[in-house]
Amino acid sequence: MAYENILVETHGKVGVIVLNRPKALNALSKGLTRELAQALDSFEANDDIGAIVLTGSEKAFAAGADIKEMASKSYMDVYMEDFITVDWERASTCRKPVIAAVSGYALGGGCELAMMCDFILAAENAKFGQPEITIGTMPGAGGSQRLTRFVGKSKAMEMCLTGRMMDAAEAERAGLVSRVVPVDDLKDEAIKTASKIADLSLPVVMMTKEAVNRAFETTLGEGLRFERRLFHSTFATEDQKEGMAAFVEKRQPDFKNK
Ligand code: CO8
Repeated sequence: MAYENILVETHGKVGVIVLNRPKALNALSKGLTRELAQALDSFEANDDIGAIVLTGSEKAFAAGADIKEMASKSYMDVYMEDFITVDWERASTCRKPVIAAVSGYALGGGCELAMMCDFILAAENAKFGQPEITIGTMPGAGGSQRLTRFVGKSKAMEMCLTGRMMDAAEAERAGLVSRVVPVDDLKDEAIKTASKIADLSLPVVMMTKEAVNRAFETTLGEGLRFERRLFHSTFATEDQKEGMAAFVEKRQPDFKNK
């Protein structure tokens, strides 16, 4: 498929989506989010893909929703078209793992998009922020909710109320990103990490992702019960048999469902 706002690559079993509107610092226009959703649909449906990397340019992962596109919309426009539609949330509904590889700005909707992914690898120059309040609006795609869960109320509140940006080191300390790597290594490191996941049993990877995500949705007791049932169900897979047999036989596992 020919895309105008993104580039799509495959590296072995890893699908890579590069946001590519350099003149607008990858602002998340309607066209870009449509294509992003289509690319995620296509990787999700592709049995040869086991994990996905979402990245941008060195200067910007994404500088937010497209302000020029939004500026003149009325309340009726955004309400009736349900602005922040399914396209925006597609990254959070993907069942295969999605890693955000963030270099440069991840602001507003860009920060929200990164947080919709399963985890964030940051380059040393990454900057995260929810600056919507400085342009007279507020986070609308999860910033006030996901950021608060990641970094706690005090930091999230300060960021949402002032628009202050957090650099990569602070983001790592606060638990927003899993790791910080040099700018030049970011894409390779993300692909390497995604390849490692893609070499594992896909159904078990998907169950594990479901279990971790459930921690954000439910009580500890229910979450533990959910996890226990999924753990039990891994014993119905041939990959669990192969993984444990390989350990006992001191060899590498050869998972069938990857
Ligand atoms: N939308 C549209 N265009 C943008 C955006 C954006 N968010 N960000 C940057 N651009 C454009 C600039 O207008 C400029 O274009 P031009 O050359 O035609 O004037 C070009 O990108 C380069 O930008 P700058 O010249 O400003 O580059 P600087 O290096 O000087 O500054 C910054 C970089 C600090 C990132 C600056 O561009 C900036 O502050 N951008 C806006 C950040 C922002 O406020 N983001 C939040 C947007 S609101 C939002 O995301 C709401 C999400 C809610 C969910 C929405 C669901 C649909």
